[in-house]
Amino acid sequence: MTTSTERTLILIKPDGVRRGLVGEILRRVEAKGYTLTSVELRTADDDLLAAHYAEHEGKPFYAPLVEFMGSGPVLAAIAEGNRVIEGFRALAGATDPTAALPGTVRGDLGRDWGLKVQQNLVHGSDSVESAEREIGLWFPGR
Ligand code: RTP
Ligand code: MG
Repeated sequence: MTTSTERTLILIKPDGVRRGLVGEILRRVEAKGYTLTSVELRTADDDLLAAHYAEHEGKPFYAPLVEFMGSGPVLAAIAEGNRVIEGFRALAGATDPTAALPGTVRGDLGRDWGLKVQQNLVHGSDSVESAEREIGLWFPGR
C-alpha cells in the first residue's frame, strides 16, 4: 500500500447532469473521504473531447462517445486522497452499468438505455499519468 497523496479527474457525464445526479455522486466521493479541490460545470467542445479520448480514436464507439460527451454540460472535478484513482474507479463500478455491481455509482444509478454508446454517468482517470494529463486538459495550470 502506498501513502502518497494522489489526484484524479472525475467527470459526471451529460447523462448524470441531465438526470440530476450531481449531488448524489459528489456525496459518495466526499462520504468515502476524498477531498474535492476543483469543481466546474461546462459543456466540452470537440477539441477537448478528442484530446481527452485520444486513446479510443478509431474504435467503433469513439464518434458516438464524443457526440454524447458534448451533448450537454459535464461536471469536471479534481479529487485528492491516498489511492484516489483506484478508489474512485471502485466507487464508479464496471464500465457496463448493467454489469456494474450494486453499491457502485454505475450499478446503483445506471442501466442500458439501448443507445449507441454506454451512458455510464461518470469518468475517472485510470493511472497517475492519465490523471495528470487529463487534469491538464480540463483544468489548465492546476
Ligand atoms: P471512463 O474512461 O469513462 O472512466 O470509463 P472506463 O475507463 O470504464 O471505460 P473506457 O474503456 O475508458 O471507455 C471510455 C468510455 O467509452 C464508452 N464506451 N462505450 N462498447 C461500448 O459501447 C463502449 N465502450 C466504451 C463508455 O462511456 C466508457 O466509459
Ligand atoms: Mg477510461
